Amino acid sequence: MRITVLTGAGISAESGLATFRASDGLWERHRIKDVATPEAFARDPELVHRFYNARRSKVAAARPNAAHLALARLARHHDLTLVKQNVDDLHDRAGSPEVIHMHGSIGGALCAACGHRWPAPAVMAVNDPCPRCAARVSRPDIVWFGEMPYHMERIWAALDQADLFAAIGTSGNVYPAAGFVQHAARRGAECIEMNLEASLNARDFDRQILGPATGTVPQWVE
Ligand code: BJW
Repeated sequence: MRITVLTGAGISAESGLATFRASDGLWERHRIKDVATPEAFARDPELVHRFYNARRSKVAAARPNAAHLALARLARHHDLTLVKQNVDDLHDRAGSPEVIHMHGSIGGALCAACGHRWPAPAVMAVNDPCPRCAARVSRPDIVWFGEMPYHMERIWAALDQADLFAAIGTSGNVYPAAGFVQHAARRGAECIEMNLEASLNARDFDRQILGPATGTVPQWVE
């Protein structure tokens, strides 16, 4: 059986990382949508780096939870494609063999001038020189609103072939990820949602398993 799993911020909530919803979409009185955009970075790169530097240190202190570990076990026995939206590395640290980071990674740096990527230091600044071209327009390697998510061809191909699609801990607010369920359903996959509460696109799923991910996901995997 081929399985595609999409995870969102909810899977890391019980590792102590706030979801976008739980923070009311706000950070230091800024709307997250006003921080996570290329326009915000052009306007105020120090503000954007402050936002991501704070989150990077929280991610470094967080540990994978039972839901991350269960998905790593699932990959040992099934043909699993694991696509994640949030930018932490907890699936990787839980031992999932191949994680598709569709919105990038808070552990990565990206040169806005030449596109070179390198591991981000704990504290990044726009003036950090690019190791390849020496330009001083360093940004987090994160997909912001209005930018094309990574690995889309690979993701559509996995959805095309999936017998089962599961979305875990995502509110169904942000596209294209929110449209994956419709795509997978059209191709004949059974679609399951695991979330604390029904998401915005709940009606597109065949069934819901509601509850905290550290309970529902291990139970589903076993
Ligand atoms: C628990 C739990 C527990 C809590 N257990 N559950 C229509 C079609 C296509 C695009 C658009 C469209 N309309 C608008 C757009 C553009 C835009 C968009 O979607 N905007 C919306 C606001 C409408 N999309 C884009 O710009 C994307 N790019 C793009 O579309 O390019 C063109 C394109 C077109 C067609 C095909 C392909 C490409 C880029 C989106 C980039 C998103 N970036 C962010 C922020 C950057 C990363 C960061 O700083 O961290 O990524 S936004 C933010 O939302 C973050 C997340 O990955 C993403 C999804 O959030 P998620 O994971 O769902 O979190 P929450 O907080 O919303 O929900 C958590 C859920 O967990 C809740 O339901 C809780 O109940 C639950 N939960 N505790 C289980 N213990």
